[in-house]
Amino acid sequence: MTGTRVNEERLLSRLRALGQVGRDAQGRLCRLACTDADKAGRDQFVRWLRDAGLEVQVDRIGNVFGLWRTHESTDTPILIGSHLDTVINGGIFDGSYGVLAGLEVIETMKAQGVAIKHPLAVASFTNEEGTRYSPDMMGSLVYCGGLGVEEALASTGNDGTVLGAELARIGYAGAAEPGFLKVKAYLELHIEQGPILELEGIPIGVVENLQGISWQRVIIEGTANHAGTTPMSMRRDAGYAAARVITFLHDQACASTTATVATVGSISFAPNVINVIPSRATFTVDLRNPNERELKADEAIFGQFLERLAVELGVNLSVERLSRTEPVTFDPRMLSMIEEAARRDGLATKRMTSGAGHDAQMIVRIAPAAMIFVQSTGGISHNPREHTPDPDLVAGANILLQVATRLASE
Ligand code: HGY
Ligand code: MN
Ligand code: MN
Repeated sequence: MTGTRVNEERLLSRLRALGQVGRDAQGRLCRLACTDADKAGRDQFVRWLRDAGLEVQVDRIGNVFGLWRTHESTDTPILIGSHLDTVINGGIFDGSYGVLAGLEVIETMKAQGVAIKHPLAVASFTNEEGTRYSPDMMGSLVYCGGLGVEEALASTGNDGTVLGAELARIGYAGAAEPGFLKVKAYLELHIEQGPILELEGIPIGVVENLQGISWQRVIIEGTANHAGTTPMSMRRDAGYAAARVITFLHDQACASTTATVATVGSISFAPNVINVIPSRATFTVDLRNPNERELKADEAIFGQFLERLAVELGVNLSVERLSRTEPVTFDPRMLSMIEEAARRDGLATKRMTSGAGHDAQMIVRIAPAAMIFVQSTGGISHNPREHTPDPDLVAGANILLQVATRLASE
């Protein structure tokens, strides 16, 4: 290994410390967007930014930036980012690793007095997970101009709150206009959240593309009736209809010859009691495919199935679009830089597609972007068992340091 290295003790201790911030009464990590738990994580990040002597900026959708400028760095900044919000009962690395590694890289470069032509910034984007407010990757979507900031601030959460009011309540309704920082390039370091790198024994993933994501909410209206007296032939059972949809989606994805994946992750029945046939079923559908034409076909097949099912079961069905992102490809030149940096560190790499959504898929709309993955133990993520070995966490941060240094100095 050659050249400057990150301060691994500082990076690892911050990851562990931040991993304890925003836990609920059961000890689950729940930094849902714009909650007090999210605020606590944000506040800790801002304290570390200020301790590092960086300029702190917050934009109107609550994206937080730490900037390092020098007298010589008059060119457009290099941005390193990810997110600090988590899912319910999430892991300590998803998002936080990329944000803290970005801060670590800038702090290291600043301490070493690296001569930079481009300022460096680290960003934590608001509501990447989309667990409370849709769409996901919201802060970076607003940042790249894909969603109006007023529309985003008016978003109503699945708990009935309004995002803009919550953002103001936690003190992160910033003044900067989203997109205020025109960037030369964007880098994101993230855990793979899947099994491939570990199974193949490869430490570094070079993410060349990211799949399309389709989020919908389905509401099925049936008729509440007595569970004991209503003949099976006379039921309008919203619960059964939902089960048919879930089974269809799973079987369709398993039978598909494409890379389609389908998930129903959230469901609720009304009135949700043991002896009443459900009058309503409300659930979410997450469809993904790296090929836009195939994803569109998946959505069309799903829509036709819903229409047939409504007639067959005599239920009413409505579908709400929650978010839709097309597949993206990342910058070839930056991908080669990542591979060269890994080679210099004697690390094997693998080109891969990201199954998960990331802020990079938004920022790539306004600047060349690339992602670096490190292994997820057992491929587990969105789960408190999420884990990446320390040497991999440090190796990924050192690759990020090398590529950021090269981009900021050229
Ligand atoms: O859903 C995703 O892929 C990301 O974790 N928001
Ligand atoms: Mn993430
Ligand atoms: Mn996530």
